[in-house]
Amino acid sequence: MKKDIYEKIKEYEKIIIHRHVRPDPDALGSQAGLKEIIQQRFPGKKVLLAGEQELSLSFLASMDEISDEDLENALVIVCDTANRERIDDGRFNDGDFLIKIDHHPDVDVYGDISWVETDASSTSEMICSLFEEFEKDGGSMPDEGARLLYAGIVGDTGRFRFSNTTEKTFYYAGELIKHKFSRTALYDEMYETSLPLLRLEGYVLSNLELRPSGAGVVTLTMDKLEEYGVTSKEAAAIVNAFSTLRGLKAWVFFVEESPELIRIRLRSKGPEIHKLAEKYNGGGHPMASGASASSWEETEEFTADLDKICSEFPG
Ligand SMILES: [Mn+2]
Repeated sequence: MKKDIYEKIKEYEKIIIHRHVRPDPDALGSQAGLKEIIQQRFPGKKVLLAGEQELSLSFLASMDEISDEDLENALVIVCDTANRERIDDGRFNDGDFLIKIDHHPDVDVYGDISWVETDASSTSEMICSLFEEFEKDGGSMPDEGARLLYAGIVGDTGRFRFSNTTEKTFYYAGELIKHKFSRTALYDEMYETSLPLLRLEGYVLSNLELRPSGAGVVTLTMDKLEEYGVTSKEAAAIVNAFSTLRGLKAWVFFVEESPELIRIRLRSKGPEIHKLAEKYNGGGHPMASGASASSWEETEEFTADLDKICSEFPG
């Protein structure tokens, strides 16, 4: 599979790399890291990054302007995106050949080649593994590529704490840190927090509901976000704020984005929650998923479903 992907990269002169909407460090790290690797080995190829610029992560990478013409006869690679609806820039289908590279459960099979490894910690880790094909053919890892892929791995493993962290993860991370980039600067950029966000975290810790089932529930209304001066997207950074709480099995953040849209961020320390997310227009990993609801009544149903899953889980 990796060999086939490498051959396709070799074959095409234009390569457009996509990733999911509302990107996280792994989406951007795998997307831009792959670009760095390709450009190092094939400087003559045109490689472009598709999707909207994510300002909070602009220290990682800048997106490119892509014309419809750019997509003609292009190879399109989509990183870190389980389902087609979540691909940033809907023109992913307008190229000549489509490749999916992802580590989420394969809920939506797409692409002329689909490479999915659900036991990889991150798509960035998969790109490290793909890089071995480049290396065999005379490629080398650029420092900037190493920084980006390292950011992706760190992001998706919660700094190597989550259970998706394997021996392979440490191996590739070990290879990446041989390169010249500042890990300290990268951590500062990734984890630095603002005073409004810190205050909101205080609110969340004070108001979180721990239910008898072991389910944790946090509700953030638009009014509350406005009061603290934090956007819904920024609030995503504190979703793990109380993950160490004793007795907690899984937890949910209901974040009101508009009167019709309540974003659901779901995390777990044991029970698998991705099927529940799928039931509510979402999806993701067994231990970290996202979904949405259109009313507070629907969030109550969601909480009841989460209670059931937690109650049935031992411990
Ligand atoms: Mn990922």
